[in-house]
Amino acid sequence: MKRDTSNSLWRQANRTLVGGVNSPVRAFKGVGGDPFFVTSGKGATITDADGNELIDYVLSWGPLVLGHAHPAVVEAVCKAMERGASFGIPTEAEIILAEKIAALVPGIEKVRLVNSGTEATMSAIRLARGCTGRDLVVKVEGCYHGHVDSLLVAAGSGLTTLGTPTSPGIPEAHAACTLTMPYNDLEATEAVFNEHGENIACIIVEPVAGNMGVIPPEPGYLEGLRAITKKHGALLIFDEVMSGFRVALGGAQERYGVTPDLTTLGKVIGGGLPVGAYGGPAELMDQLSPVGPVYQAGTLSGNPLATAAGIATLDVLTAPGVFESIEKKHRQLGEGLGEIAAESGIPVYRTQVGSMACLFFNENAVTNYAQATASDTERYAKFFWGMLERGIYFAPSQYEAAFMSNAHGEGDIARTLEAAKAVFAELG
Ligand code: HOZ
Repeated sequence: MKRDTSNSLWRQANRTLVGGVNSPVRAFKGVGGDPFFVTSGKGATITDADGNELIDYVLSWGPLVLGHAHPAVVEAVCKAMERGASFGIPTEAEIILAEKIAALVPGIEKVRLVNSGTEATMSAIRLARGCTGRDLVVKVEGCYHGHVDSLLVAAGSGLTTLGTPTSPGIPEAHAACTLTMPYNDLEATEAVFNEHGENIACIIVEPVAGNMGVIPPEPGYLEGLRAITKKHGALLIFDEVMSGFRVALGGAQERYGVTPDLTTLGKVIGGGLPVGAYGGPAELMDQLSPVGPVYQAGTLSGNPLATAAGIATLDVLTAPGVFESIEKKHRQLGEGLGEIAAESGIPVYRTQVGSMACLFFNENAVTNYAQATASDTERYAKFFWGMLERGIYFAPSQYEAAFMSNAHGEGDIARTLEAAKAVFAELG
C-alpha cells in the first residue's frame, strides 16, 4: 500500500496538532504505526491521500449509517448551506428532527439538541442532578460517555486504547462524585445503591457497550438497572450516542424493552455533522432552562446543516427494510469472519447487535471490561494491519466497534472475507 503522501502529512501534522490528531484514537496508538490521511469517501469506500481505496467499517466512528456522501444527505446539507449556515434563531428543521427522534425513541417525549455526544451526556447528568438534588453519579466500567470530567473515570474508547482509563486533570472532588461498577453486574450495582442510594442522582450506562469493544447486556441487566434506580429514586440514563438507530431504530431501549428516564444521542442523528441530543419525558426535560432552572445553552445548537443532515439520514434509514438489511449484512460479515477464525484455529469471541459488532481476540466470552481488556491486542493489531494492507479499514483499536452501512454491498463483504482468510492464515 502506497503511503508517501500520508507519511509526509503525518510529519507535518505533528508539528502543529497535538500528537498529529484532534481526537486520540485516530493516532493509531492502539495498533502501533502511523495513521493514513483520508481525502474523500463515497458509499462504503474511502480514498486516502495516496489514492488507496479502502472499504470502511469505521464510518466516522458510527454516524454514517448510510455510508459516505449519501446523495440525499449531500443535497439536504447543500440546500441548507445555501439558505445560511447558522442563525441562533429557531428554525423549522429543529422541530422536524426533534419530532422524528421522539417518534422513534420510546423514552423521549421532549428533546434538547446540542453539538456533540459529550455535551449531551454532560447536560443529561446536570439535569439528573438538578432534578434529584443529589450529587453522586454511578458509571459503568469501560463505558465511555465523551470527555466529561466526572465520566472520565474507568472509561473505555481512547482512554482504554491508550492505557489510562482515568485521566489526570479531573479534580478529586469530581472523581469522588463518580462511583464505578462492572458492566453486567447487578449485584455490585445493588450493593453501591444500598450504601449510597440516597445520594445517587443517576446511573449512566451504554445499554449496549460500544467503547470496550461491543458487549451486549446480559438478559435481565437493563431491567435490573431500571428496578434498582426506581427503588432508590435515582434516574436511569441510557447513553445511546452509539447504539441509537443502530441496535434498533428506537435504540437499545426499543430492542430490550427497557425505558430509561433520560437518553443521550449523537452520531447518526447528525448524519456525519457535529450533533448531539438528550431527551426524556416532558416532566423531566421541562426542568431545563428556559422552562425550568437547570441551565444549558449553545450558540450552534440545532444548527441548520446538522439538522438537515440528520433529517435526511433518518428519512432514508426509516424507509421499509433499510434497517433490517443493514443488520443482516453485518450478521453475514460476522458469521463469515467467525467461520474463518474457527478454521484457522485462532480463538475469537464475536459480538453483534444490529449494525454494531466486535471481533475480540479472546478465547473467553467477553461480558465486561475486565474480560474485554484481557483480549490479545497484539493479535488484533496484526489483524488490523493485515486487513488494511488488503484495502479493508477496521477500527484501529480492539476496543472500538465495527459498523455496517446501507452502502455496503455483497461485493464489499465478499472482498472483506477474502482478505480475512489471508490475514488469519498469517496470524497463527
Ligand atoms: N470516541 C470515538 C470512538 N468511540 C472516537 C472519535 C474520533 O476519534 O473521531
